[in-house]
Amino acid sequence: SRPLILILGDQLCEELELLANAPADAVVALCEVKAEGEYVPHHPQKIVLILSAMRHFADTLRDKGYQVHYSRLDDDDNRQDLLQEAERLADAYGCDEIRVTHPGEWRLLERIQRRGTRWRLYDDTRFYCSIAEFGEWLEGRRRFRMEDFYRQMRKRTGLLMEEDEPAGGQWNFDHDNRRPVDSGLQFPEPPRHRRDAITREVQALVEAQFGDHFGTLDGFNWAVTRRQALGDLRHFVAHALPDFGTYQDAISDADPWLFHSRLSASLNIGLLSPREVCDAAVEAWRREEAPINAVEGFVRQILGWREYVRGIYWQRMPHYKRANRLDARRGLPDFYWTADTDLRCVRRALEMTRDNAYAHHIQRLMITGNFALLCGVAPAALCDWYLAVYVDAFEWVELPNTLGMTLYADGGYLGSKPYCASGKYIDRMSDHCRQCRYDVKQVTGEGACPFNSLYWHFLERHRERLRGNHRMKLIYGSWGRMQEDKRAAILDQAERFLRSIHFEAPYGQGDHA
Ligand code: FAD
Ligand code: DLZ
Repeated sequence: SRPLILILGDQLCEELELLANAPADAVVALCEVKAEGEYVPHHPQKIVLILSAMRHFADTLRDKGYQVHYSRLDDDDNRQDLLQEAERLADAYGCDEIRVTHPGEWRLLERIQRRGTRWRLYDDTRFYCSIAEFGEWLEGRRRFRMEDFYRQMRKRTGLLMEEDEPAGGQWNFDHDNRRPVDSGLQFPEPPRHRRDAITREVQALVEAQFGDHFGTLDGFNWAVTRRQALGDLRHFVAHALPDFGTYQDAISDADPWLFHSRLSASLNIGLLSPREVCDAAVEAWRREEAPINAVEGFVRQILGWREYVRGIYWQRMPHYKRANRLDARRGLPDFYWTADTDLRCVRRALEMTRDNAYAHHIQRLMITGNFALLCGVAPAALCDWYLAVYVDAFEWVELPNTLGMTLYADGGYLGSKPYCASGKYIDRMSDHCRQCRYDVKQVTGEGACPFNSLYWHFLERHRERLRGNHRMKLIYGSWGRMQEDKRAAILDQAERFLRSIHFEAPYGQGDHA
């Protein structure tokens, strides 16, 4: 009999294998369900994006001649759970088989696999590297680093390659990419997308159903159609890509976007393919409209990091999620849900998150992430938060970045050392500190920047585990040479600060994987 083809909210791509090979009588189903909006309290902008993009995509498929069933969140007979709703529809349409593309989160994959033979999984063909190919690459390797994977992917795809050599004569231009924001630097304005009737209707629905979730809707400006996403891509290539590399690590107190692409959500939900995005950047370099350090830096994020973290996620789940190598047990600082803190850098990152469902990579890694690492926030608490608050968050990409890269909870599987940093780093890369009530130059005493004492407190807490890491030797050397009473004062300063913060209920220990 004819199959039911279930398209998930982050699979809005006509090139999916199961759509391209769909029999003429197939029923294509898209289902809005309450359960997907609530398994973590997603930012309202993320829910509006997904539901509006799903509705637009359903219209596109109908225009192309597919028979589409669309379950709306407020339909009376909606089962409000993806698998149950798909099975209800399959029964209603007389479909024996339900086809679905491999989901992006383990919790759904596991449930689908337990459902039995009625369900058939298809590979997600949107990536450069399949899960199986990544497994082959990993097999038998004692040492594996993103850099090795990335170089192999460059060779395999021919992206930024000239014969067998990397374009521009180097694989990596990171040393050119460390400029902080300079005063007077102008950032491009993101294109504005008109909110059409579909988006406005979804917005009202989300306000009614998920109005208590953290985050505002006023600034919603995400692409909900492929056409809008292509507009964002063109705008990025023309206006931001040339400076993307140089200011990749910079943080601005005023501007949330700097020269970042803002394309992660479009990529992750299927409106853009990684291939067309990388090709557009490489073309700009060929036309001499963007320098090699920018284009290589950008391609590295997508062909390298994005593919690499996905590979790691599917190789290491499900136990990856329980890893807690640093035995961090605190709950989330409660101000992560309010932005009510006088640490200027943290407050600005949280405010931007609240207002845009977005913070750029360095804010996620070195501000909110670093702060949670230094405080000892449990991976499960922080991962749930990142999964909820960012418009681009799906577990295959969120978890390795948070648990692995940011919290070092996998003990160095993803990154070779913790990305812990004191206020000095934040002062070097941003213009926050001069507007902060704390003094970044002070480590102890009233008004000293809390990042400074927390940094040493973190190092001291994990001395046994980390001092053998050759990339940490220098810093442990400095700590060891400090006067005993100075060390004690720093640790005391950090303890007092930690006591002043309200952390949510503590989390369990995890597996120490
Ligand atoms: P740009 O800076 O313009 O980068 C271009 C593209 O490269 C991005 O769109 C993205 O597709 C890709 N990319 C860049 N860095 C990474 C990375 N480390 N891993 C994977 N892809 C990358 N990215 C997500 O897409 N979803 C997440 O849930 C997510 N969670 C994160 C959590 C933490 C703690 C950290 C440190 C990073 C996380 N990232 C996540 C990676 C990165 O921060 C975002 O991809 C990026 O900020 C998105 O903004 P942009 O599109 O403007 O990116
Ligand atoms: C994130 C999300 C939300 C909020 N709502 C839906 C939905 O109603 N229907 C749907 O198909 N998908 C939704 N999604 C995306 C899913 O959570 C996502 O497909 C899985 O997490 C797998 O990556």
